[in-house]
This record gives sequence, structure tokens and C-alpha cells, in this order.
Amino acid sequence: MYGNILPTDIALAAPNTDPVKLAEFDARIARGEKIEPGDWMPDEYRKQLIRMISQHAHSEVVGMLPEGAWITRAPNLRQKLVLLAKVQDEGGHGQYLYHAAETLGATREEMVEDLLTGKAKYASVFNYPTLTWADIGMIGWLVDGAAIKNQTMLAHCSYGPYSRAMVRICAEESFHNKQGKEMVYRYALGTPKQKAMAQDALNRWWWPTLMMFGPHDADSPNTPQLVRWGIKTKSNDELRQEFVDETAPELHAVGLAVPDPELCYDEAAGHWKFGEINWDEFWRVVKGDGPCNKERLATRRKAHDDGRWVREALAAYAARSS
Ligand code: BYC
Repeated sequence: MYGNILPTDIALAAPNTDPVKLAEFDARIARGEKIEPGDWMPDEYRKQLIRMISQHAHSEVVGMLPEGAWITRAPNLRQKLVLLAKVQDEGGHGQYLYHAAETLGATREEMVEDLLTGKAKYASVFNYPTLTWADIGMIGWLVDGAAIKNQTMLAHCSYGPYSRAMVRICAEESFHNKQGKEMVYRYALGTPKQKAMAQDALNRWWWPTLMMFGPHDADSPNTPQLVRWGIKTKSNDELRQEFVDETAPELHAVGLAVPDPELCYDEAAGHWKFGEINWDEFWRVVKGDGPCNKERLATRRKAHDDGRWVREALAAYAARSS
């Protein structure tokens, strides 16, 4: 779909410091128009999108690992098939997103290199271990649920390829979310041992899920520019609050306790109040010192090395066919 637009064509587009063009661009954003590959855009808009979309792609690909670890240990064939399909979907999401970033001039090689050398960020939540089978359900409910909140917003973003990728990804994520809820319901309403497993998974995944939405708005350096250009239409704190408002009562309804002593419903505000996130832990994990950061990158590096012969064969085939 983007094959006829080369990164060099984009880089050579008209100078992007022109105040008249900038005013026209701002007016397009204000009218709610989509910006498409090859359209004039400010450097900062392109840079922000490459940063965010490539991080998002890496998150999908690294996000395959915590759940992928359970494919060989699924309790029955049906569960194995469901989990295989879900993990495969996440790999596909990574593909759509790398393609979307490529339309802005980023190359796949640079993006992958940045991931493998630890330069690029990806969602902190995927640096936590999956210790029991109940974690698979809890990830579907909480992590996919949080991702849907954020991505439903991004489906309205101003950059056409990113917004269209989000529409498709959200449709698939909503299946993942339903599958996760189905699993957790079954365990939460099952035997005491099953319920304890579901509660333990909730205890471990609740806070890392809230961290997915990013720092508080006041500590989020990128939000003002992203909002100005219609990339984000809601802030980190707004989306986190929406997620807690929807999810906390659903968890209570199946008899699970949210691991936050400060969680309570504020009648006047019409929102659930919740305790403070451990931001020291968040930044430690983001900076590479989480429980599984090293393991995740080592696994990705091995997969990349193991796939070298496929890339070389494709390159040789392309060279021979041209
Ligand atoms: N983890 O200024 P801020 C999935 C970084 S996967 C790590 O607020 P922004 C799934 C942030 O990058 C879907 N880093 O940033 C897959 C920034 O650093 P840089 C994952 C984080 O961009 C498999 C700095 O902190 N979803 O669904 O305005 C299985 C300051 O933050 C995090 C996406 O990727 C974090 N949690 O807002 C199951 C959504 N939070 O780059 C499920 C796309 C912040 O300035 N991304 N940082 O060095 C976004 O919506 C936004 O980038 C964020 C952050 C809300 C994450």
C-alpha cells in the first residue's frame, strides 16, 4: 500500500520551517483532516510519530513473549489454539505499525536495531513475568483492556496510516479482551484454588497495567505537542481514570479485590479514586531494570539472529528478480 513512497522522497519534501505551510498544516489539523504519507508536515510531527509508532510496534512484538511462554503449557488443545491465535495477532499488529512508521521515513532496520540495542522504549508492562496460567487471562482482561482504551483514542489520531492501523488492531484486541475476561470469570467463580490463582494474578498485574498509560500529565513532556497536533486526543491521566472507572466495578462483580487500599467510589465526582502508582518502580522498569527486561531483549536478539537466513534469502531472491 505504501510501496511507492520512498523514505528519501519524504525527507526531500518541501522545507518544513515555512510559516505559511505550518499555518496551513495547523488548519488541516483543526478541521480534523487526516495527514497522509507524502503530505507536508513539520519535522517535529514526523519525529513524534516515528517515536510513538515504533515504540508501539516494539511493544506488540515484545508483548508476544510473556504470553508466548505459556503456549507449550496450555491446559488443553482449545486453550492452546486460542493463545496461539492471540500471540500471532500481536505479531501482526507489530507488522502494521512498523509499516506505518516506514511511511514516515523510518527504516525497519533502524527501528529493530534500536530495540535490540536497548535504545528504544517499549511498554513497561511486558517486563513482568507470567508466573501462572491465570496470568494469561488477566493479561487479556487488564493489559489488552488498557491497550484498547489508549488505541481507541489513537484510532482518531491525525495521521492516516496510524489511525487506520488502530481501527483494525482494536477490533482484534477486543477479542483478546473478551477471551481474558472469560478465563478470569471462570477461575474467579470456580474452586477456591482457582479463585486464589485469579486473585494472585490480579495482585501482580493491576499496578503494571495502570503504569501502561504513562506518567501523570504534569510529568509527560510529549503530551502538549501530541495534543496540539491531534495525535493524542486524551491525556495519560484521563485514559487511566476511564480504565479504572470501567474495570474496578467489573472485577468486584466477580468477587476479586483490587489490590489498592485507597480505591473507593467518589459519588460526587462520579469516579473511582485510586492510590498513587509507584513511579520509582515505573521509571526503573522503563530504563531497563525491571524483572524481565534483560530476558526479553535477549529473547528478541536470539529470534533476530535465528531469522537472519530468512532475511538473507529474501534479499537474494529480490536481487535476482530485479
Ligand atoms: N512504558 O511524555 P510521555 C498491546 C515513556 S501493546 C514504557 O507521557 P507519550 C499488547 C515515553 O515513551 C500496546 N515507556 O510519553 C501487546 C516517554 O519517553 P520518550 C502498547 C513509557 O508518548 C501484546 C516518556 O516515558 N500501547 O496492546 O506522550 C499483548 C515520557 O512519557 C511508558 C502503546 O504503545 C510505558 N508504559 O505517552 C497484549 C500505545 N509510558 O519516548 C497487549 C502507544 C511512557 O520521550 N503509545 N513512557 O523517551 C502511547 O499511547 C504513548 O506513547 C504513551 C506515552 C501513553 C505510552
